[in-house]
Formats: sequence, structure tokens, C-alpha cells
Amino acid sequence: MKNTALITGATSGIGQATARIFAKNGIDLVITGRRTERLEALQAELSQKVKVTTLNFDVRDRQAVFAAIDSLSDEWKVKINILVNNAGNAHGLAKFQDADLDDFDAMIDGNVKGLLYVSKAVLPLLLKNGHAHIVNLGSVAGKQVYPAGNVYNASKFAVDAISQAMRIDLVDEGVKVTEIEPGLVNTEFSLVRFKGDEKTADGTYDGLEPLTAEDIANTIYYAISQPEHVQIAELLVFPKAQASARDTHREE
Ligand code: NDP
Ligand code: 8X3
Repeated sequence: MKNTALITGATSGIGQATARIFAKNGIDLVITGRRTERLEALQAELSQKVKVTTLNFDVRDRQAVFAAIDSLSDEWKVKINILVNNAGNAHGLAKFQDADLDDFDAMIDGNVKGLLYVSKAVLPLLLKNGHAHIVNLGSVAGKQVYPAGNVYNASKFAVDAISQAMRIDLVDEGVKVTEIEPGLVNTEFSLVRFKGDEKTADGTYDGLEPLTAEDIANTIYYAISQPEHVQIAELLVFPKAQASARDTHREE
């Protein structure tokens, strides 16, 4: 069966790597994000291998999400059978009493409400397809709280709950739901979390070898390429030097 995937947050990190491995395996793509130039560059690169279209929207903007999905041609609408809800970020790493309310908004609006908007907009298309699969990017941060993680943790605990709830509600519709829960992955994630401060961002991975975006993209591809009767419910994936959200082994 020919697969077609819509991937949110394909301009960077895990989403971009997932687009690349999907294209390598013949999966047509709808790639989305806010940075148009990056979307167009990825489209040019991957169009050598598969059909690729782009949608440019902010997942926090409910109307924009629905308008973007609606703007797809019928050709795309009938064939999308995989949704990868990857767009999201942490904003800040501060104790609750010191943290910025705008950062709280960005994480709840992007990581939680954005995922809900995209899912509700795409689901009618998935339901018309006999082989549908939703992959949500949770995190170890959605399993274990850590100091100053507060609202990022809350947003990923929400993704965990939403993934479990989707699996229950969609089981009668034949839609698979997978939650991928990475530990430390070296992408632009820390640069965004620390608002462009490269030194602090790089320090996140000091003394250990983090996962790469490709490592997680491979896990996502593993989940979607199982036989039809196999549903990977969730996968918690750490680098070798990480044992929990708070426990890492770092060389001096
Ligand atoms: P990156 O910062 O490299 O990528 C984030 C992607 O999300 C970008 O493509 C960005 O695109 C998109 N995005 C963010 N906010 C919005 C928005 N409001 N509207 C539309 N797109 C948005 O980080 P990662 O690749 O690491 O993160 C991807 C996912 O993986 C996130 O959900 C993150 O929480 C999760 N994760 C990451 C881990 C890590 O250690 N890196 C570990 C566990 C989970 P653009 O800016 O162009 O819109
Ligand atoms: C990203 C992993 O540990 O930085 O979700 O929260 S962590």
C-alpha cells in the first residue's frame, strides 16, 4: 500500500529527519512548519524521490490550521494516511516561581492545543483511509517531571494522555496511535528553549553522546512500517548515557 504522511515541524530536527527517511522509503509527504524557506528547500530536496507539498502555518493558530488542511487538493486529501504530530518546543527552563507566562502560553498553545487542532483537522481525512496511523511526539518529559521543567513537562504529560485517549477512542475506527518519547536529542530544541543562547544550549549535552534526530526518525519509521495488525503503542528512547529524565552519565 502506498503511504502518504503529513509531518508537522518538518523545518528542523526530528520532523525534518523523519521527512527524509520517509522519502527514502517512498512515502509521499505534506511537510509543514512556519519557516517557508526551509520548507521549500526540503521540498526541492525530497521531490527527487517522492511527491512533496508544503503547508505553512503556526499550529497555535486554530483558523490557520483548518484553512491550511482545507487548502490541500483532493488528490492529497484522499491519500494522507499518516499524521506525525511533531511540531513543538520547550520555551525556557526556569523554576515555576521565576518562569515567564508567555513561555507557558507558547508551550500549552503549541505542544498541546496545536497538536489537538492539527489532529482534528486531519482526522476526517485519515478516517476515510483504511490504513491510518497517528504518531505523536511525547517525551521522557511527559513521563517524569524534572526541576524547572514544570509547564514543558505538563505539555508532554498532556501529549501522553491525549495519545492514550486517542488510542482508546480510535480503536473502533482502525486508526493506530503511537507515542514516541525521546530523551535527550541534539536538535534546535535546546537553542529554542534557551532563546538562542548557543553556549547554554550546547551545555545540555556536555559529556554525553545524545540521540540524533535521525535516531528518532528511525524509531518513527519503525513504528509506521510494522505489519497492519501490529500497533506500537509507545516507545521511550534514551541515549545510552541517560537512564531517566534526571539521571545521566557524563564524562568530565
Ligand atoms: P526543533 O526545534 O529542532 O524542531 C521543532 C519543529 O517544530 C520545527 O520544525 C518548528 O518549525 C516546529 N514548530 C515549533 N513550534 C511551532 C508552531 N507554533 N507552529 C508550527 N511549527 C512549530 O526540535 P525537535 O526536533 O527536537 O522537536 C520536535 C518534537 O520532539 C517536539 O515536539 C519536542 O517537544 C519533541 N522532543 C524533543 C526532544 C529533544 O531532546 N530534542 C526530546 C523529546 C521530545 P518552525 O519553527 O519552522 O515553525
Ligand atoms: C525533550 C527532552 O529532557 O529536555 O523533551 O525534556 S528533555
